[in-house]
Amino acid sequence: MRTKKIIRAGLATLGIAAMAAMSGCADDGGSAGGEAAGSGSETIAIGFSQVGAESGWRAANTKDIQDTLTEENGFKLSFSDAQQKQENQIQALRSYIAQGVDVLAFSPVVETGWDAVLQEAKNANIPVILTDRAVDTTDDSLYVSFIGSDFVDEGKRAGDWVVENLGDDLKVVELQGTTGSAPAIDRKEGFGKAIEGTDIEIIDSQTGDFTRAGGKQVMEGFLNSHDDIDLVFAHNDDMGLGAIEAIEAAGKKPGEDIKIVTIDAVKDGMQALVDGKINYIVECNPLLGEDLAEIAKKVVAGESVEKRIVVEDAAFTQEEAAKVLADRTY
Ligand code: GZL
Ligand code: ZN
Repeated sequence: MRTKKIIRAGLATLGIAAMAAMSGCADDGGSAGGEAAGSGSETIAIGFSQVGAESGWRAANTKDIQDTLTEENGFKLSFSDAQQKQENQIQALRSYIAQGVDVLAFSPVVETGWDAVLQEAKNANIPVILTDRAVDTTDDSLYVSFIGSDFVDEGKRAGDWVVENLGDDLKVVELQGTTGSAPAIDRKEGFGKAIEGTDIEIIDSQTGDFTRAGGKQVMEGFLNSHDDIDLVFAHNDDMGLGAIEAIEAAGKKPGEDIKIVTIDAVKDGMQALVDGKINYIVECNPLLGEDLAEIAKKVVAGESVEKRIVVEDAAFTQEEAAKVLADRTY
């Protein structure tokens, strides 16, 4: 936490110095509006390609990045929303390369298909920082750092809680995240590890693409095909919230007749947990802006950076959620 505090003070100091330099330049009749001595060269032009706006998690992640990579913190942020389409992300990254930004950052919607555009960034000497989701690339020199949670661990923690609290002989339906995305692949893997050796069986599994509407639609299908569902494992809160709508429409009680475990711990999910409609949530911390700012400044300053920064995640039962809900910032 200390480093975060120092970084925050550092950024604020830089911001104040930049403002002083700017006002100094205007006061002494210097070229008002021209290159303010010093601070202009310290502004880091960063191009950020965001996955989309598919979930509460994504909204919180976007807000944190935009609130952190500000002018007063020394950044000129170019930000784009790819509506969950890889081709839109690649197009955005290419346009930032053409603009000659100092740093590129993005959350890759899926793991594969990035080598070409990452090579173009490398050829243009523009460092790339991954946030949130990982890429599966043949050459990991194509990015300087990956900041994000350990999704396998998130899935395993969800599964461990199920085994410990709901028993080891259950029929589970799984609402998967976006097909081919690191969180969907890894959360599935982690949950599968946790239930190994038990009689917990995943009787159906389908992607709801991390959206509430997707979760509802897939859950309606599951309810039509199965009358023995004990548990829903949803890869994010939003699909879990969609499942709640489908379960209630079918005249069953979510959290009681059919248990629900999800990942993210955004406000709406935590509220449903407090309301007893979800049984357990593993957090996926969306506040990656501060780490991204720190890594970007180090990279531009030519300092070495950690290749992998694992973001810490909490986890909540219904009782624990009731204690913290009022203070949560996302
Ligand atoms: C996880 C992130 C996932 C969230 C979903 O870091 O990539 O994407 O779990 C979001 O809510 O849509
Ligand atoms: Zn992978």
